[in-house]
Amino acid sequence: MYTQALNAAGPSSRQTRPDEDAERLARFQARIDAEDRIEPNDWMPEAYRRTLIRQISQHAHSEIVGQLPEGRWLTRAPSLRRKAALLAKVQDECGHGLYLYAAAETLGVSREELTEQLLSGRAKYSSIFNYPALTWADIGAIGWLVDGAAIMNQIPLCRCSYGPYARAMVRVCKEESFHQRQGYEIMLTLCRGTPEQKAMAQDALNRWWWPAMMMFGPPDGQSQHSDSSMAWKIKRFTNDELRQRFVDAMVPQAQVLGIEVPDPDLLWDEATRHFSFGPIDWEEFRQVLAGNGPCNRERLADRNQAHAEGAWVREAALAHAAKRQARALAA
Ligand code: BYC
Repeated sequence: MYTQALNAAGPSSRQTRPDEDAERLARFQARIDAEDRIEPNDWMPEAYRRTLIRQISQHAHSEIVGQLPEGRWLTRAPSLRRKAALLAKVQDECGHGLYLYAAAETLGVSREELTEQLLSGRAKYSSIFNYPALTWADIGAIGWLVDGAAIMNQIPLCRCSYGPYARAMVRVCKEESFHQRQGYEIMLTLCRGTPEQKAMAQDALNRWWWPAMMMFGPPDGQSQHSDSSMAWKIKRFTNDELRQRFVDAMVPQAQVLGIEVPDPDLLWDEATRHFSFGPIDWEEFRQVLAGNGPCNRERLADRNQAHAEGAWVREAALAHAAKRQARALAA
């Protein structure tokens, strides 16, 4: 088992390492600039390690909490085929969370510590999962828009400078692309169905569009981590650049569906060859991050309940591991 804890002694609250001198930092940056992959036992600045733990753990928490809005629809899926696809998708999200916790652990933080941060409400997870999935069309909109935004953000992360995160993203992105297709296909079926079904798809787009736009994070001018994360090649594009790519990809897809993006200012700009769009309600974003979104409390309560109900599984796994170890030692 490799871990950064092997060569990073001392308290995890430290901002710099004692051996961080200008020459070492310059050598590290040169490796990044040369597109070298940083691996768990390589030397790295403390701020790089902390940024990765922050982003990877928030990402892992998002995958875990992200199971909840769709999980609620597993028993209400309209057919066996829909149920099987949704079940597979929700299980994939759980798997993504587990790869990501494992990637974070290579940086010297424990899974228990990260889980505790989520359950206590101290950790962030994606704002999007604090909105409710009210109708079956929301399952289509989540797959189409939320997984669509996730792919837009995660494809560049496959080239992240930190090896374990980049490698986890390759598999995650393959699965996300199936998720997006299943969501779009639900939307297409509804939009080709009865007028009531099409109205339901339009209503889901109306409610999920702006929260999906917020998934990319605050505007570049207010993004506190973008500059350092871009210099370290953790992020390859800024929040606004990815948001623009998302709009440019999604608007034509909405046109195929025959439903309207709920933005009166949306306009194709021939000069920039991009869609321009209206203002985002950043106050709503701030409220969701502060714990005041429509479902923040419910999501945390559900995660805490699931964790408590799973205690016997963790105890059984530990007892089994201890028995195997004792048997191996006796042999
Ligand atoms: N929600 O300086 P910034 C999925 C925070 S799940 C909440 O721009 P950064 C799926 C940010 O953390 C995929 N918080 O930050 C699962 C920071 O706060 P702290 C989720 C947000 O890190 C199930 C502060 O605002 N994807 O696909 O440079 C079903 C300032 O922001 C959000 C990922 O996690 C937000 N939306 O850039 C379906 C991708 N945005 O930490 C689908 C990995 C910002 O200083 N993460 N904040 O307290 C990233 O790429 C980056 O972390 C972000 C933000 C682009 C999200």
